[in-house]
Amino acid sequence: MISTNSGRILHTFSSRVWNHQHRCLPVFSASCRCRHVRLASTDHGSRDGRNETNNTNTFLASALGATCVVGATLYWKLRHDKLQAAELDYEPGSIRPNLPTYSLADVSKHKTKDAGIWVTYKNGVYDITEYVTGHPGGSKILLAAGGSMEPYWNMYGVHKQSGILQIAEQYRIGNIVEKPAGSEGLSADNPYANDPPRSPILIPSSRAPFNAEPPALLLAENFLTPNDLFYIRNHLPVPDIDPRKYSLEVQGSQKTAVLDLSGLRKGFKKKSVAAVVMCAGNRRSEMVRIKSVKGLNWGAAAIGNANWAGATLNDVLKHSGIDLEGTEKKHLVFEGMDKGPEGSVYGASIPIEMARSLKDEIVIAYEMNGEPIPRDHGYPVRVIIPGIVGARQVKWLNKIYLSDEESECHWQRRDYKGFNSSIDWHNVDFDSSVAIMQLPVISAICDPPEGTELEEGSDEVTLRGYAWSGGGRGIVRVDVSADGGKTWQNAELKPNGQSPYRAWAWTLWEATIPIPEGKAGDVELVCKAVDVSYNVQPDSVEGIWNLRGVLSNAWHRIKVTVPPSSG
Ligand SMILES: Nc1nc2c(c(=O)[nH]1)N[C@H]1C(S)=C(S)[C@@H](COP(=O)(O)O)O[C@H]1N2
Ligand SMILES: [Mo]
Repeated sequence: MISTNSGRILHTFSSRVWNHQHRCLPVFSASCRCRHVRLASTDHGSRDGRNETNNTNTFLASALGATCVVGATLYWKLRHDKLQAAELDYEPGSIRPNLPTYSLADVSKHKTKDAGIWVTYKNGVYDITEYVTGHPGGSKILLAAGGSMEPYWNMYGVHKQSGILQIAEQYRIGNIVEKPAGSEGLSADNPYANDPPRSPILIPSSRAPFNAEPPALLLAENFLTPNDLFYIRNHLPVPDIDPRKYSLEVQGSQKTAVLDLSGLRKGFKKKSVAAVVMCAGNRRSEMVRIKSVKGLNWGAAAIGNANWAGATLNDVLKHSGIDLEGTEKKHLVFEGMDKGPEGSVYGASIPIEMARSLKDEIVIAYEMNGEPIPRDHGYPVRVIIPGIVGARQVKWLNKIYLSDEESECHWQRRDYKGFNSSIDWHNVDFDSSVAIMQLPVISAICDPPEGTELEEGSDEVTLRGYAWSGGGRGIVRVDVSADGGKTWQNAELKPNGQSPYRAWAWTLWEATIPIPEGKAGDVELVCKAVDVSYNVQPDSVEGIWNLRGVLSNAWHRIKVTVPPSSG
């Protein structure tokens, strides 16, 4: 069985939204496992200075980090079988009249080894069960099971390898002529019609506004989450901002400074910070299992770690004549440019003490992983306040000002707050709770995905995942268990190069642990992290349930199965 997340991808592929020119290098290795891949800064080929697409050069990181994605596996096969591309006299993925035609529904039924694992490429249907069976790392292939492998194909640049597609043709079993669902597009008067194209690898939890997370399996691949794989959390339509007309207003008590994009880029020292952005609703789906909550049904991937670059808050405020130290005001407010139907904009604020202590770490960012920030993530400018909840990382940043009051925005005052589990919609008083800022310690197992069937008779399993805590509190330990939390083993933490007292980035980890003897069938894998303040994750989600399903950071538990060895 593959995870339901993976299953959902199948229904999301849309060629309409994914027609980018993929220009990543055809470099990958069937065995290399690069961790902490540094993103090359590249010429990003944007037109009129606009970051039109999430530039695909970031895929390079993924390409290098890929172990056994679809293409890499096929490449491996190519090398072993020494088949010649020239043997085919038709285009890979084209209709082959002598083969049967299948529907998308037929293909989507083939996601498991038992049912057979089918994938599509253009008009081709392929049965890749043979590949996946017994091939280590086959889990990534399974992301495409029952649907199109094109997104993965494109992502890892494998399509540029001549011959690979021809090799895939030996697994060809049929044709498909249907267009994938969702390729119709929105009508022009829909406020979301002008939203940007998105990677079909992302798994949407809502389409308008657009909200989506990547398969968690891909998160543990890269220290810096590639832009195209970074979760998207929008409350409103994505504004379409002309960079030549963009301006940031910084309102002081005496004057208002107006900065344009080139002023921000050229007028201030560029500061980079590797920092996590995580939605307070990350892992909400586990809370929903206890009792329903209001909110998007996020899995464990509403989190990403990127390198953000721009001017520091301190420099921008000083330039604008704002005296952060001397002011009597209590809050620093940020406003975006995305508007609701009544014209109200998205906004957030932070307490003045936080602005003071983080003034050289808060970035008025115009770059994400060395590229202009993609439209979905705030093009051209967003604020990054390291160590605190995603909701305050205002995208499409338009205004900064001091105030006696918190931001009046709905998402500051009437949302993103915590409550105990006896509070529900009939008795909630939002004014009685504090707006979420620094987040609690969290971790998750990304690999293997929930429901993975391990190799027959496996006596150990390798786990990979992330851990992070708010407020710059570094991760000092991650514990993993293969018996539901009775016994634990330390995971190996990958260094993130940050001080444990100013750790804005996440910590990726890996552990290989024995599967308890005689434990054929279901195995419960668990992880939990400890931060430098010795904060730990709660053992169960029951005690932290809340009506909005935020701060869901209990021990992360997933089930995998181990078939008994037949020998
Ligand atoms: N202007 C604006 N900023 C915003 C939002 C938004 O809807 N509008 N969503 C917030 C929330 S709730 C989160 S979790 C993060 C998500 O950032 P991302 O989409 O870049 O991952 O952006 C925050 N900033
Ligand atoms: Mo969020």
